[in-house]
Amino acid sequence: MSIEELHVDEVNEEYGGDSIQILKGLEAVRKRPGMYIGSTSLRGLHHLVYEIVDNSVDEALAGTCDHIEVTLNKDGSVTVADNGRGIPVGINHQAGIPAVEVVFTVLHAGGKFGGGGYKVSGGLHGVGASVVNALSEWLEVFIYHEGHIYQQRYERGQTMYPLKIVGDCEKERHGTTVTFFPDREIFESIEFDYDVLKQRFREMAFLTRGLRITFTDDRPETPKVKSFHYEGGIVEFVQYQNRSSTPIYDKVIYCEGTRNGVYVEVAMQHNDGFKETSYGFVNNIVTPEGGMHVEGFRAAITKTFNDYARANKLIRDSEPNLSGEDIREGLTSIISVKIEDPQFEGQTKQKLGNSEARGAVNAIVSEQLKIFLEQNPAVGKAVINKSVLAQRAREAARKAREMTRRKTALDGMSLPGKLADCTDKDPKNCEIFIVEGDSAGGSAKSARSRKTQAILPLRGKILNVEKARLDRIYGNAEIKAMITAFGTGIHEDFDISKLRYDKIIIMTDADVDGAHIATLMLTFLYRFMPELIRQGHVYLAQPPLYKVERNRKVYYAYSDAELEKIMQEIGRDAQNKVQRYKGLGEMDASQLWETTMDPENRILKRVNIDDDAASEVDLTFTTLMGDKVEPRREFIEENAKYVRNLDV
Ligand code: TSJ
Repeated sequence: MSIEELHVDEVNEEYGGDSIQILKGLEAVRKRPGMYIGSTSLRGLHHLVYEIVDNSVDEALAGTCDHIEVTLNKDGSVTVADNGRGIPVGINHQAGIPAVEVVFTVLHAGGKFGGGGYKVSGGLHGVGASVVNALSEWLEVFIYHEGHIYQQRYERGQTMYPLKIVGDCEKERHGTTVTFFPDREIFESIEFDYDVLKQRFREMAFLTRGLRITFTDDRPETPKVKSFHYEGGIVEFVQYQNRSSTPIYDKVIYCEGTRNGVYVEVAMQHNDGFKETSYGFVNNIVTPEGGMHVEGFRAAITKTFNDYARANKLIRDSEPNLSGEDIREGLTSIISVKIEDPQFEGQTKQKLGNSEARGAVNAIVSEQLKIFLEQNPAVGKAVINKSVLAQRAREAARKAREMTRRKTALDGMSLPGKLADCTDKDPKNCEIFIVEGDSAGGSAKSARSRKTQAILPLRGKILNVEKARLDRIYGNAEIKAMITAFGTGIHEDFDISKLRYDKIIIMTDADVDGAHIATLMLTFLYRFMPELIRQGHVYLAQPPLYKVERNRKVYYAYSDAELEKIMQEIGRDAQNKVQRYKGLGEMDASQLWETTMDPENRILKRVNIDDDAASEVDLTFTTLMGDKVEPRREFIEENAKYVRNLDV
């Protein structure tokens, strides 16, 4: 493409060859950076990097670049280098300056170049390289083109010198390298978060099949390097999402095509779990609120799987259709569309509004999934079998829920048999100990203060609600006991005013098993009655780890550090008999009271949910309760302080 073909008219309005106009444009960016990059927080800072990298990804989408290198430099600057064609260096006749200079100094010029193909820019991104330039203390660009190396430098958006040739390179070499230093006058902090950027680069690499993104952190003593390159594109993305689950068939279903100007790519695979994991992307930007592309996808799979089931007599004529929810149980999918003029809607402008995307995804997925199922009947059968089970479970769960609802409404409350309730009827004074194991439950029952302390012993490990269907959960005796004892009901029936105890105290052994049981309990509470945690009613009891006796005096230590302190105070000699508590059961009733239950002496830890990080909490529980052992172990070890003194 020649410079003349660039769409300079749009540029011209603001530029007009007048450098004063340029400065005005970039000054506007510096005055209101939030308008262009969302915010000046860490998020806005990261935006700068994405903005530049997006330009290289566009080059990759054009098929003229297959490697992008991003480096966080020691001095705080960032370098993005690609092996594309190089930003054009020829003079833009209307502007009277090289095209590259237009890119960096004229507002909104970036997205207009190239023509044809889809730009990843759109939505919140796509403000252009000039915005990054305006918000950088300095920015330098090197272009490798036809045997020459071109360079230009800008400071806070202002051109320092005309584009110049600074050296020669091999004729075959081509590409663009940009280094910028974010403006400390603009950003709250200019410290990039390697892990956040890394996640995004991995995602970009998945979404752009064949592209390699190498990400280096040169800031620390030992540099970190990560390289992302997926020949399988979003098929590998789905496999990655399913890495800690068990797929119910080997292949990843893949559909691709273009309809009405919308390029559609979909990959999906079911695992044996119950949750749906679905990510929609428009021009490589994630759409957490979904939109037309996701709607089209859902409509297509619901209809196609039902048609398949009927055609192959996998469901009876007399039976109802499988619902979309049934079919999506355990489904992991990526729905990626590329569209010329994306319209983002919704509260946070993260929902695709273009209705042509719905039709395009629907048509392409319907057509190709049908063919896939005909060629892979085992996959069709596996999905329908799973969906039928999901349908039955949903029906059973509905009935079970209605039962519990009716029961609490009609019977008043029939409290569980194992509950040793307290006598005080004012919930504000009352607390309930959920105790692991019948024997510890027995000690707790004789130790408690009968007036205000209730004891509910639970047998063994409670059900992992992350890994069970609703009907099983509602049928589980320990869970039913907790629900009735608390009195609040669950989910949409939840009513905090019915809470029968001010404190719900989880009391487990201070070892790995105890920590696991506590986590299972918290998972249940978090998924079924999160308000209890949110409003601060949930606590973890802290039994001691050691008992030290000396001269008929008894000391308890709740950590190794505390033990050390006690030993130093009383002197370390043979007369001290140190006892290591392995479980609650090793304490007699009076010890249990004194160390763990007596409101005057005990230590309780209140459990919090940080609402800002709700999705993190969500992920934590999924990781923790998922199939993989290693992440769980890591979590428990990291949170040892929270569950205190683990016996790992
Ligand atoms: F955004 C940016 F300017 F900062 C930037 C652009 C930063 C980086 C690291 C790379 C790029 C970039 C731009 N890489 N590749 C390109 N390609 C073009 O600008 C280009 C080159 C040739 C042609 C042509 O039609 O001949 C068209 C385009 C858009």
